[in-house]
Amino acid sequence: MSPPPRVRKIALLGSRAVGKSSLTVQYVENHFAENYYPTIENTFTKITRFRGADYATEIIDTAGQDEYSILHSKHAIGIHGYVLVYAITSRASFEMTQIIRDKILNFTGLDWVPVVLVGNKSDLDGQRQVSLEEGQRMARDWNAGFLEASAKANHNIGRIFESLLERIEGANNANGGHGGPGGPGAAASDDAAAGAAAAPAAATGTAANKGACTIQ
Ligand SMILES: Nc1nc2c(ncn2[C@@H]2O[C@H](COP(=O)(O)OP(=O)(O)OP(=O)(O)O)[C@@H](O)[C@H]2O)c(=O)[nH]1
Ligand SMILES: [Mg+2]
Repeated sequence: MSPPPRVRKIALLGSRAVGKSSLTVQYVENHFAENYYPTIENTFTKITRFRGADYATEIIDTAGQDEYSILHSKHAIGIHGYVLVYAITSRASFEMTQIIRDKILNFTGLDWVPVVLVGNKSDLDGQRQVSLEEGQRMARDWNAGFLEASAKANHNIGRIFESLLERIEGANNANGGHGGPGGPGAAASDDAAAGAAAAPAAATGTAANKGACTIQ
């Protein structure tokens, strides 16, 4: 009998209307909608086969953030990895990803978390405000993965999630399954329950100390 799939919790964060829901729906349900319906919050699950193992990826599609948004504790605690999304047509959304990453690190007290930075709407190259190189450079600074993608053109969608799983598993393996390079709890272990438990210990302690974020 094959082992049960390993649960990996992933959150998509970024400004409004950058395409977080469109990327998620394209990945999970293989379609694209032109209409824009702002998200409150949705969770999707998809079994992803990666390097010979099945992963139950639980994908949290969040409401768009702005600089005043407070990072919700459920988007920092028990999350194994993040997709930070901007639109290549919006410099403000690119800058927002830096703010969000800082909030995640502040909240968790970690200095590294598994992240894939995604420049969505690559089909709108004529309206580009953020160059490919800028995206690559920021991801390099963060030691994160990077992809330009298009939910509309179904370009690079699977690779976003594979690349994040790779980073999550890399962090696990580098630490014998007990956390990522950023320290204990940076990424959860193979055991989903242990993973979910490891992160809160790191997160709640430091958030309280630093007062960096309000826990909702
Ligand atoms: N051209 C183009 N349009 C896109 C792409 N992805 C999303 N859109 C459009 O951009 C708009 C916003 O997409 P959403 O997926 O709803 O954006 P979101 O980030 O989930 O927005 P919030 O839920 O408000 O945070 C919609 O009209 C989509 O059709 C893309 O890759 N290319
Ligand atoms: Mg949405």
